[in-house]
Amino acid sequence: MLVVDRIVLREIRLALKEPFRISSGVVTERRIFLLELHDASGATTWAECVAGEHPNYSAETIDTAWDAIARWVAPRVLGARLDGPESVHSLLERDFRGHPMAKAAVEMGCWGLAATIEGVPLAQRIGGTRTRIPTGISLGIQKTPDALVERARAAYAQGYRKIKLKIAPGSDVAFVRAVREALGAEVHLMADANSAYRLADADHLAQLDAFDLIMIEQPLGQDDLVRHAQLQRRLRTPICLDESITSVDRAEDMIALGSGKIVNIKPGRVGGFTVSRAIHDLCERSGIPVWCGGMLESGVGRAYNVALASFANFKLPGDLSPSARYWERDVVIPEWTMDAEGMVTVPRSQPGIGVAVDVDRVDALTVRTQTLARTAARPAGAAA
Ligand code: OSB
Ligand code: MG
Repeated sequence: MLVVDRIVLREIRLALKEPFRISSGVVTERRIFLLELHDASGATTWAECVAGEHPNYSAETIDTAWDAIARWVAPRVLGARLDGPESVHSLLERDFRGHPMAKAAVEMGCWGLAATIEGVPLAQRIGGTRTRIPTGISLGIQKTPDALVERARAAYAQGYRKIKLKIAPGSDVAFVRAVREALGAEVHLMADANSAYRLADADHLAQLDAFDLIMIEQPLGQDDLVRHAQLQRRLRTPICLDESITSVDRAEDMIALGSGKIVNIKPGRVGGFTVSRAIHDLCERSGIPVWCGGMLESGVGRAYNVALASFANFKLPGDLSPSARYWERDVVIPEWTMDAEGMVTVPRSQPGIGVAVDVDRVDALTVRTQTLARTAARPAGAAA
């Protein structure tokens, strides 16, 4: 049985080494939302809510997620006598729409806490089997093709197994062409549009077919599976969906409609590990490869992504770059690294999430904190 006694919310700020620009906005300093979960015996674990500062990727933001966790998510979980982390997802879905990133932070934290209490590594606790995961890098939109080529060359030299280029109208065909010409035919390249195009851009996007991209991620609207299906019929390049896949049902719809051929799974976007696993399993049965996306997490969120990516159908390299790609210094010990073959190692030698949080550093970086504690004992699943 699992009983969460207390959840401490914290916001820290971490400056990115370099601004990260996508079609819908730019991040210079990441507002990072960390949670520390405690059970009654004194066991603790850390988790991360991946919502951004602005609602440009999805509707949630760090501020809406904070409020949702404090008002609705935590009160349902705190003090509940849970069979295990497996039951958290349904507890959080009943008569509670939306807020997947808020729910995911607590749901995944419960998996981390269970792994800690049971003395097993997180990847093992969720059922992941792989020990090393190929890593990709996501390169933000640059001012010129030359600037992008320079970053792509450096990434290739470091060993990354997949290079993702953020694109937007005006920063697309010429940029992708320049990178393909500079790096050659062998490099695994892809593009991510973050919903910057419309179906009327189909002929324009079809120019990308010339560059043998392994996929184009989320070209059209976040809730638009129908037009993605129409676009896919006009592109040779496989479409991968990110923003559109918010549930198992949406993944089923994608497959039924032919809206895409690959899924980027981000556990925060789908409400946590239980749904991530279900989408992974559905895709595996349907012959759809998946890979693990990133949200510029700190090393805490990255621990959960790496554990998730240890499932077998994560066939393509994940956006699981090492800490040093983002930050001068991460908040975890050890920092996340990538070997010369472009692989990240799944922690398997210690209980829990596999990295320790540098608490003194987190304390020093904290700009906001709130402690949520159980109020009184109540039966499992009782309404908050
Ligand atoms: O679309 O995958 C995306 C970062 C923020 C918001 C959306 C996306 C991204 C990334 C970053 O691509 C991937 C990473 O964490 O390295
Ligand atoms: Mg994306």
